[in-house]
Amino acid sequence: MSSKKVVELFYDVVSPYSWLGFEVLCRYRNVWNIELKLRPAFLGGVMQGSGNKPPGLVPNKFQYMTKDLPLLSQYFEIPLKFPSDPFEAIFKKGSLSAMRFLTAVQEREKGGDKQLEQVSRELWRRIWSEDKDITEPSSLSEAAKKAGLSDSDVKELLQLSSSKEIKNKLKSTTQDALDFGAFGFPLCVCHVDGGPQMFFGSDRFELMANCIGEKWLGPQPEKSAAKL
Ligand code: GSH
Repeated sequence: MSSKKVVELFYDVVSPYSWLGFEVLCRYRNVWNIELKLRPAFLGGVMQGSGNKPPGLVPNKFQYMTKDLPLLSQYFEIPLKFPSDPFEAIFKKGSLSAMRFLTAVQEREKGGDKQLEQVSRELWRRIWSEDKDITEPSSLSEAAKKAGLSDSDVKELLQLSSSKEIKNKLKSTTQDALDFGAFGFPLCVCHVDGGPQMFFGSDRFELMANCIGEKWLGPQPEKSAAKL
């Protein structure tokens, strides 16, 4: 039996803070004694289900994000860049088709999450680094191919993503996040002895490390460990 602590990460590629949380946990999955479970979910559904509203719709919060994200990008060494029209990219276009696609990738990849990890990263890179679309089938296809999937994989995944099964799977993962008390992403749920402990945001890693009995070594644990 594995003694690894299970850490679930609920995320949506429309969320730049989720990208930070995702990359940090991918870096730490070999440093901390954890089993990382990636849970692609739909942030729009979490906002609706929790009665919250996106920070980008509160003018002062949006202004703050335009300053906060470049600083975080540098600190975490993740190439975040605002889309040229953030409102169109985030709110008009949104991420429903991208999250259904990722749900299909996960469903088809039973037993591993290497493809899910790579395709998620490529979709974030498109919307939050390269100012590119993530809604059209051709965009999803490009991201998946960059992640190493074949033409026939992509064709199958595009079909699967519009199936009832996948739509329901995304809904149920989103509901799982809401059941843990989600009101935004990223949401990390650490399964510790006292039960599940949730952390909202990509700025809770120090506290999370303390909760699971590990050490926070900064955003680049491999680099800082090498310096010790
Ligand atoms: N302080 C958090 C961090 O640094 O990660 C902010 C995370 C955040 O603003 N996430 C957005 C969200 O869901 C999505 S990108 N916010 C909900 C809220 O702020 O209530």
